[in-house]
Amino acid sequence: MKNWIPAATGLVAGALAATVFFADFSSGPSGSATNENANKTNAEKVYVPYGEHDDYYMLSSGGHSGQLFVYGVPSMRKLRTVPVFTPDPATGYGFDDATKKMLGGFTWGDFHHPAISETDAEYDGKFVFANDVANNRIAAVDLKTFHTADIMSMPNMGGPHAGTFVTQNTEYIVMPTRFSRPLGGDYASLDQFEEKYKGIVSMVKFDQETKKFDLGYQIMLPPWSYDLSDAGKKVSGDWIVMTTYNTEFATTNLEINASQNDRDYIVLLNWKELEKKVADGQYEEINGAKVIDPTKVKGSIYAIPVAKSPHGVDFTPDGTRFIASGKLAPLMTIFSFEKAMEAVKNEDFTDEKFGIPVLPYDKVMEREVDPPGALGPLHTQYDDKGNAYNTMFISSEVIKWKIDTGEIIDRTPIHYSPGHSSAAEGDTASPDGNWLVSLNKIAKDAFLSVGPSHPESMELIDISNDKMELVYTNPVDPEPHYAQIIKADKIKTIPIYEKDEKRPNSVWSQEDTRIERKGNEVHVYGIAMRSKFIFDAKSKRPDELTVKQGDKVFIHLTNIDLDQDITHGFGIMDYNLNYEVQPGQTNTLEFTADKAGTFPIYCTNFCSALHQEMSGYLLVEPK
Ligand code: K7E
Ligand code: CUA
Repeated sequence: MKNWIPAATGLVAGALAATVFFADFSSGPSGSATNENANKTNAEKVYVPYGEHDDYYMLSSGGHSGQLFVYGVPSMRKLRTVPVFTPDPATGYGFDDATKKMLGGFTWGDFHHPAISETDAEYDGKFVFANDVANNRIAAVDLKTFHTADIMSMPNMGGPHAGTFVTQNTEYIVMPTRFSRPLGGDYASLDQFEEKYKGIVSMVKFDQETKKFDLGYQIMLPPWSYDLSDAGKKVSGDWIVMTTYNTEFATTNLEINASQNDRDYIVLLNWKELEKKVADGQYEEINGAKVIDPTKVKGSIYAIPVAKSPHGVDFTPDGTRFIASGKLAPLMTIFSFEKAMEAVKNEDFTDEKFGIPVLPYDKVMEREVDPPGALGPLHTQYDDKGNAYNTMFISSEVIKWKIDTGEIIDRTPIHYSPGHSSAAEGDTASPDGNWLVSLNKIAKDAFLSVGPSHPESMELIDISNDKMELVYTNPVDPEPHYAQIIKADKIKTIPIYEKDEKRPNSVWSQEDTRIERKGNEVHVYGIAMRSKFIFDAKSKRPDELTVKQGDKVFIHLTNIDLDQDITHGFGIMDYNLNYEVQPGQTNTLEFTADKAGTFPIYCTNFCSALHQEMSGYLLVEPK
């Protein structure tokens, strides 16, 4: 019973902490001598001794929490929650001026697919991009600081679920819409669905120097729903693919009405050609976006029939094929990129939909893989040996199969109902082929109960041998839609923010601290340091801040402790305000002192033995 939980072995690993000699405890799978995991028990495989670090970062979406979760692999220990689309009192994200502005008033987001920036189809570890399905936003997290650097709202979209993914040199971050919707979100009756509603793909640019997004162009597509997408690699590097469902144009009860057709489509498009067409002026300006309409601008966009209601589609690491997962048809369908290009070249089209030529299924499809009894394939990942791994949502398993032949190599049960899985370096041109993490929707009986709603879970699978081995399972917060796993040494964080005397509003010495009044605005140029706040060093009480009721207060706070991991917080009682300054950072908190009274201020982030003494008072004189 439950032999997939390495319960007993956990204790063994603890006892082994001090030794490096594991051979006596070996019960791991037999494998090649070069596989460093070959002679380890499951517990030893996930055990990372104190002082050593995990080999990989896993950057996981936080679903409708709107956050990014960071784990170490193989330990599966959670390292950090990085707030992206949602305010976070623990870090003051969404409280200080800069992040408040970035969030634009939204208090929730729905983050599905993280995409790490790429160079030559390899993760480069510089940024990770995020989609907000709920509010049409895209975000970039700077992996030097694990801070959200920019957020942009996309016009004309209906929930960019099918993104984000990046082209192989991060030329674009792609965001295809989920819901078709009238452009700009304008009113149009659902009776006018086919004529007034549109699908949109946003092609977003990101400047890595200024760390700012810009909308390159948008592609107008038929009023279908778009589910998931991928960018080509190498030979297919100029192309992107996406799956569609509801080609039935159902406007109600989609569960039944959007599942009628035997085939939906894969949309295949050439982003480089479309970019040229935009540069040639072949677009319409709609709500500030340059939009290409395939009923007017021909070429570069094609459709391929695919088994009904597909979910994921993924290019193989070499870019020569793309694999669609059937969701309602229990099939993985392999398409040949070369054959698709041949059909395009020969104008071998069977039909046209909304100005988009349809390629012949039989000629572009290479193979259908239909493992007996498997149900609900959703997504595909890869290893370094030519194998694909598919998550089966309904039959709750991962299936390993050979891309060249379609041969099923192994199947392992999952607990339970996996959505995506994520392989180490799995979306690059060279996956590592050692770890796969299954991202599961349902935990049921796996952990101590925390009520009717159980946690989601992740399961770590050793894929370095022919037979997959389930090594570890851990509960996680909702909801791990997707994750990418990147080699730890590709991410280079900075230890502190560099001291910058020219930074606006920063103060670096006690003599320069001051409180300035301009009309009803009060600007505090203050310092946070172990273990005090200094708002005005020349004052009788340097940590007192007195303002008048109704004043607009700006607290510009610089942390002058240029020391690793010494972060100070700044909470104001009864004012519902808290923000932080990391070492060397300057942040501004803006608020209106609308409540008269006496309000303690204190450092909320434990920073020294006298952290408790790091406090002051906000005094608001009544009108
Ligand atoms: Cu399959 Cu939003 Cu990637 Cu979840 S999606 S499973
Ligand atoms: Cu500063 Cu606690």
